[in-house]
Amino acid sequence: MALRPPRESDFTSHLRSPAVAARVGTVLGICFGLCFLTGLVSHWSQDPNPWFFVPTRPTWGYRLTQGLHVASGTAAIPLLLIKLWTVYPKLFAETPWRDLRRLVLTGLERASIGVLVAAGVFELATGLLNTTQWYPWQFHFRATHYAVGWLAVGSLLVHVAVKLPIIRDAWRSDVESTAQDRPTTAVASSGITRRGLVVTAYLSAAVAVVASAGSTVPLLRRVSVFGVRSGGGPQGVPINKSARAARVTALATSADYALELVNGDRTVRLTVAELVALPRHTSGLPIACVEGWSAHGTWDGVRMRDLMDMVGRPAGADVVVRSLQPSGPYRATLLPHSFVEDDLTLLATHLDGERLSLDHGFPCRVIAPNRPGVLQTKWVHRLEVRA
Ligand SMILES: Nc1nc2c(c(=O)[nH]1)N[C@H]1C(S)=C(S)[C@@H](COP(=O)(O)O)O[C@H]1N2
Ligand SMILES: [Mo]
Repeated sequence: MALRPPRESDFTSHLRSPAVAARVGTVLGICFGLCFLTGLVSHWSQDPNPWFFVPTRPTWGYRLTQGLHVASGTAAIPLLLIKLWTVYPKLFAETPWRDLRRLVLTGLERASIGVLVAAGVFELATGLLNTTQWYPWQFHFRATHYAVGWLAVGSLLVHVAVKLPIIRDAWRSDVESTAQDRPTTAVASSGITRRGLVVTAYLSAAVAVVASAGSTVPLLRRVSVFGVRSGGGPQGVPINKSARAARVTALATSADYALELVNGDRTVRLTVAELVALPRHTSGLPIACVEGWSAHGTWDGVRMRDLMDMVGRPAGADVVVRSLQPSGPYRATLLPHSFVEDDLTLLATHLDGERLSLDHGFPCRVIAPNRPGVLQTKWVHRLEVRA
């Protein structure tokens, strides 16, 4: 037999039908939509901008939205694989070279699907690697994941619009109905039914979520074999970056350490002993990492507002938080005034009644409600009122 590229008609499985593609695709589309919206929340929470106001309540808001972001992305992985398998023969459909109008339309449709598949695979792959904290690439993860997210959602909208009649018909008829099948699709002979495949797709999505969501849902910890961070770590809260990795051990334990509070040319310096002698308050707040894990902690420390009052911070002024960390993107963060002024926002010195461990940010760290974990700066050494 001569070797030739496959043709659409070579694929005869009764499972590769619009009836399956539409059912798996609808849930996949919902996952993509949810993932996109929660991704926007995460992106905009990290880069404050004038038209996206980040509230300080509910305290668990970011924990919920980022948990949903990672869960919907995880669910999308098996759904996308099964969806691609069911529509794969279309890749080999004949090109209507002789009919210009159809040629243009087919070309546009294929181009939009090409963008959708490439962007979707890129988003799920980079997102998945991100949850394992593995960044095997040179580009800036967040900026790229954000930009490609728009591509994915834009091409998804085009795809849904083009396929709407087929999707509607598929949902209106029985999943085993052959009315929409390609002419060469065989009638079911043996093996799994279409209903069986659709149910398997939904179940695999659910299993993928349950197997990983333990990093953020304590009840699932025991069954979450892929939960990357599951409640371990000193003081019951996982560690994202250790003091050693951040190269702050010597600086954070040095006898010369002092916390600097700065407002213009006014500076107050506090030794560790002076800091822990200040009136202390308790906040029960989660750390919710963008990488998908989250954990609740009971934090004690000095209210950010009280500290900044010591240098006369005017109402409405934001605060720049600087870490001892010599390099890295999270050594300085901006704390918007609504967070500075919130009763729950602390410069924490204690976690669960014990002095903060070195890895959790000793001698002191920021903990504020409804903020991405990356902005909960550890090993703080300077708080500046932003002019
Ligand atoms: N200075 C500094 N603070 C930091 C980080 C960092 O790399 N450097 N990582 C942040 C991230 S990504 C998270 S999720 C939280 C985790 O806090 P934990 O390690 O105490 O759980 O700390 C944040 N604070
Ligand atoms: Mo994080």
